[in-house]
This record gives sequence, structure tokens and C-alpha cells, in this order.
Amino acid sequence: MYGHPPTLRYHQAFFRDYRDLKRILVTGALGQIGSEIVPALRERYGVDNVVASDIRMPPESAAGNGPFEFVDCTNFARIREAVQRHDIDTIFHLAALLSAIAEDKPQIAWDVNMGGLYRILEVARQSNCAIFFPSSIGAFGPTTPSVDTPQDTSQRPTTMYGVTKVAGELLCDYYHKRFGVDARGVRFPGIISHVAPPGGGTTDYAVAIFYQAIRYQHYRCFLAAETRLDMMYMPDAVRAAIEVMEADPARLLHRNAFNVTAMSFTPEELAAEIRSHIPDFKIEYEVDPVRQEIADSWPDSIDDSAARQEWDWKPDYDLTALTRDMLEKLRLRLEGG
Ligand code: AKB
Repeated sequence: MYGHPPTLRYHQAFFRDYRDLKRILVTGALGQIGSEIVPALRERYGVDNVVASDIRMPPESAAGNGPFEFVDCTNFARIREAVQRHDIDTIFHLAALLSAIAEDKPQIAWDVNMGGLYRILEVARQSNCAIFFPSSIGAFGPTTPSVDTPQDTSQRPTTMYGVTKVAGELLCDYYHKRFGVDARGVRFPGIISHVAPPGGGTTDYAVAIFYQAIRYQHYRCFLAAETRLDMMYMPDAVRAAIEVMEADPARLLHRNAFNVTAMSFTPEELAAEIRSHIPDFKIEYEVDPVRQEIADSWPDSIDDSAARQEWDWKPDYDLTALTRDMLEKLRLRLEGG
């Protein structure tokens, strides 16, 4: 299960656009999105048809959960070996450094984000695999229209993360046009989940706030109160990734780098929503200038109508539903009831 209500629309979407994705490799499988997309893909395609991979070994407790490969995405031979050994036809390439950490270590970010994607695309070209590549709202910059950011617009990001995302989008388009590699993807907003924590992102405050609200009824936020950014709950993010890969190619005008969003809010608005469940919750602000500058260079809200038109994208969770579900699930985990 994806962990969201099994609506009729959800089942119809899957069975209508079903593509025969049989043998899947997920890179960065122990990361924030990987931790939830692997079980969702295994539920859908069968445990043995989804190979998780990462540069860390999975915890002992996960050992019996399904096939796992140690794959460093900057190592071409290791990727090719894993793809050949498991007869892979589709790669969800999630291994990457997030925005704040990429700004701290720009050289490593280039090697991992671009070097990794380039090698994945080369293996895909040689082994005839389809690719999912997650781009981001970080692919936009200060010259991008910040409200209702169009699908096709100015992309001049000022961060290394953004540079690797724009270059990644272009490289995917190039491999499709030049070599016919079925490279698809979306531009994710900040993703909120109660399972694996994100690491080194600018939107991470929107996850940490829930843990601190439950534990201490208090959160010190590293972004300013009025910083507005697009966000999405993980069940919608997982579904977006799978649905774009299953979409009917005849309907895809863009194929790659689709804007997708579910909501857009500020820290102050999220705190107010949390306060409707935890009345004593308090937020204060201690702005981190690096992450604030990154956030200020990103859109306030993006327009995802191309995804809605071309593959019927529609999120299930708004701010109210997300907050209710996050608090319920996290309370169960942190307080055991
Ligand atoms: C980050 O903050 O770096 C990511 C993203 C929006 O791509 N969550």
C-alpha cells in the first residue's frame, strides 16, 4: 500500500495507464523518497521485481524485505552489473544531494548529482531501460515568475543543486531525443513524510516541525515566517512518480520535468494549522541565511496544469489533510498511541 486512502480514482489511474514495468532498480533507496517508493513498487510489481540500492547497507531489520544491491551511482560498472544481473528495464534514480548540502559541498554535489545521472542514462541507453528522474522546484531561480510558475519558463537557478537539476532535465531530454531513452520525471516541491527524514534540504523545516510539535510543543524555524514554498505529502509524491512512468506516451508533450504540486504555504501558516491540533504549539524564528537565500530564489507556487492535462495528475492531500495525517502517524510512532 502507498499509505493513502485507496480511492477509486487511484485504482482507475493505475489500471488505465498500466505499462509493463517489470524489473525495477531504485537508486538512493534508503533516502527519504526511496524508503517509501520501494515498498509501493514492491506492492505493485512484486517484491522480487524491485531491487533497492544505495551506498549504505539496509538495517538488519529490513534484510528479508526484498533484493538489495550496494550501488554507488558514480561507478558505471556497478550500475551496469546490477542492471544486467537483475535484468532491469526501469530505473528510479533517486540518489542525489539536496539543496542545502549541495550548497555546502558544490563539487561533491556536481559529481554525485550530474555524474550519477549521466552514468545512469548511459547504462539505460546500453541496456534499454526507462528512467525516472526527480527534478525539483530548485530548478527555478530568481528570474522565474514566482507565482503560478509556468511549466515552460526561465530557469536560471543560483544554487549548485538547481544547476544540477536544470542540467539533469536537459540531459534526460537529450537522451530521449538522441537515443530514444524513455526518460521521464517531475519537478518535486518540498516533500513531507513521517517515515524517513530528509537530509540537507531547504524545505526540511516542514518535516522537523511535526516532530518538535509533538515532542516539545515548540519549534525554532530556520526559514522566515512569510517564506512561501510548494509542498507535497509523500503518498502523493510516490504516486506522481509511478503515474508519470505509467502514463500513455502518446499523451505526453513534455515527458520530463513536469511541475507537480499539492499545496503552497509559509511556516506561519503551517504553524497555525498545527495549532488547531496542538493549541499550545509555539514557533520562533532563527533564520539560516544560506537556506533563506535558497528559499527566496524558488517560486512561491508552481502551476502544474501540464501534468494534470497530460497524465491526469491530481494530489489527494491539502494542508489540512496532511497535518491531520502527519500528527496521527507520528504520534503513533513517537508516543506509541
Ligand atoms: C530541498 O529542499 O532541497 C528539496 C527540494 C525542494 O528539492 N526538498
